[in-house]
Amino acid sequence: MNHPTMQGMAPVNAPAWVKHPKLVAWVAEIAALTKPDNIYWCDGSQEEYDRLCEQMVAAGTMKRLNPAKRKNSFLALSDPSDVARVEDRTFICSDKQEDAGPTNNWTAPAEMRQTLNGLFDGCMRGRTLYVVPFSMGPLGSPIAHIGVELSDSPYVVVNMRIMTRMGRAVYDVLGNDGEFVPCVHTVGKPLAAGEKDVPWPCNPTKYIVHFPETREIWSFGSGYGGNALLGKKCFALRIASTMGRDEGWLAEHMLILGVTSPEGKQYHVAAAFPSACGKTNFAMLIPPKTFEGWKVTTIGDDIAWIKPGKDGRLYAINPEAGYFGVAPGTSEKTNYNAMATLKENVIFTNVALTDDGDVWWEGMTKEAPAHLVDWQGKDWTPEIAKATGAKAAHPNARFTAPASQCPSIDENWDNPAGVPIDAFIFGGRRSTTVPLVTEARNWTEGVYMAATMGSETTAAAAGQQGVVRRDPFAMLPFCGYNMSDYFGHWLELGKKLEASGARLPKIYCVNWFRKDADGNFVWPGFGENMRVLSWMIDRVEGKGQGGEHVFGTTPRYEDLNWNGVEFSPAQFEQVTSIDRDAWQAELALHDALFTQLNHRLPQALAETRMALGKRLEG
Ligand code: SAT
Ligand code: MN
Repeated sequence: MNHPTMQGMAPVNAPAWVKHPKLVAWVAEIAALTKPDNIYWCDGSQEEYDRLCEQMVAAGTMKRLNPAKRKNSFLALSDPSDVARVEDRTFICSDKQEDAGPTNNWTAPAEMRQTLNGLFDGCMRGRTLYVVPFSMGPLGSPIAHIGVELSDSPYVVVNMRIMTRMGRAVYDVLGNDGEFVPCVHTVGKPLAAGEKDVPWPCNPTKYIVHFPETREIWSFGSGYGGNALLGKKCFALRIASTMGRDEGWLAEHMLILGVTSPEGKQYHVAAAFPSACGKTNFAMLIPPKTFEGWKVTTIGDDIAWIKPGKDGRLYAINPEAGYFGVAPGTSEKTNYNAMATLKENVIFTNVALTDDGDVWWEGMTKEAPAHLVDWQGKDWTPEIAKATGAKAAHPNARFTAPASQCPSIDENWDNPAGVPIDAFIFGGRRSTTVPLVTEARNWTEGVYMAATMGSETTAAAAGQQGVVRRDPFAMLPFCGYNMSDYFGHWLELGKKLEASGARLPKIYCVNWFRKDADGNFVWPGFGENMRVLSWMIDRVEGKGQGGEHVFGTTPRYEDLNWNGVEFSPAQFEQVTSIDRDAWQAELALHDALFTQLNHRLPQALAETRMALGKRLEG
């Protein structure tokens, strides 16, 4: 289907398999604005992926790794200024400011559109506009939704092919008038005639913009991660959370895992942690040897879309098809399954290159190689690192790998019906104050715990690291609407499910990150988290024992299985103790959050706060 072209404009040339006139007209409209030299319709084939990778190798954007070490895998090094999500440049442009709420940046839609029109005018000159059709969730699943990203970055195209179900089959689901979320992305670096491109084009000016009412995404100036792979945080969390609010479901920053007990019964848990707090590790956990017969399987490592089923239970799918995981700290020891997933067909970004053409990052092996090329393309040796503090890999370096390659993948990870959720876990990164694990007494107190969660910031977002900030539901940077309304939505859903006679999932608050006086983590974490997980499963079964503290139920030392690990009651006390003064200070921070969210804050949460305050005093 050919679209009439204006003079000097790249022909739209939609292939015959695109049968959606509105989509073709939109591509023509965006092309008229952005003025690319060419328009390319992605079919999602292996041949296309290989060709684009080759093209990027020739352009210097990617290096092919040694195939004897890592088959069909590549390393991309970004511009040093473009290494993480930019939260201060992320906007929710709802019609009304109060619908974006106080935790989101907001600009009036008309004003933002004017800004974007200026920025996007001619922004793809000298480049190709790629049309990237993708499904978030199994193709055709009733829980899935479709998006189309127009991007001038081939790096985005190949990453989207791993991270989503991308390609021609999406057009079959779309038909001639199916709904899709339009996503426009540019690196924001047009090329003049004859100008040589740089390996990682980007622009110091960045805008990551969402229009929730019209369900549109516009991203300018970055080629990295969630800024550019628009199916991920922009669509699957920010836009999808507003869809969920309107349609009665949940889009959450959660991993999904399956736990099978020795009796062969399977449970499913969805767990929310902020970026770079170990979601991928938890999702791929291998139980300690002494947990014979227990098995953990992976459904998703970052995002869950959760809809109520006819039976009153909540069913979750992983809308993604790949892992965009943090590389540093990942090793055979900390995450064996991730390392096995990374054997082939992987795109690494901002890790270091070894002399034999493989990759390395801090924490991959105990001993660092004697020489590397670091993520900025410079020579790196352990001596240089010691002297200058230079990191071989950027702390937010990532791998992009197909989910299907994960040895612990759950047989239902791709099931269009999803998996039923038995428990929710919320966890932050806290060196102090928050105990190892607490079970909420009821749904409302669970929502309160999740809403008031705090976490120390990480390298996943640009800005200061290691400072505690409130990160409600680990959704602070990802909720596409007013956070108070989002809390209300959770409370409402709980009420609705309860009224239908369903048993609600239990809600837990965890903290793997308490430190001792010397700054060392006390809890061993990783596979040992199984000790906490199996206690939760016992609780779901009505078997697990525990004691009460002010915030809920917690295991006593004797309630956890310690077989195969040295962990003393004194250490247990270090990770579970409740310091009243610290908690008074913590509650003051809850108050500060609630003051910020005062407008439309559900009354039930304010009441819960009062009740907890009384318990703490009493
Ligand atoms: O860059 S991403 O937003 O995709 C990763 C993350 O912050 O979780
Ligand atoms: Mn994430």
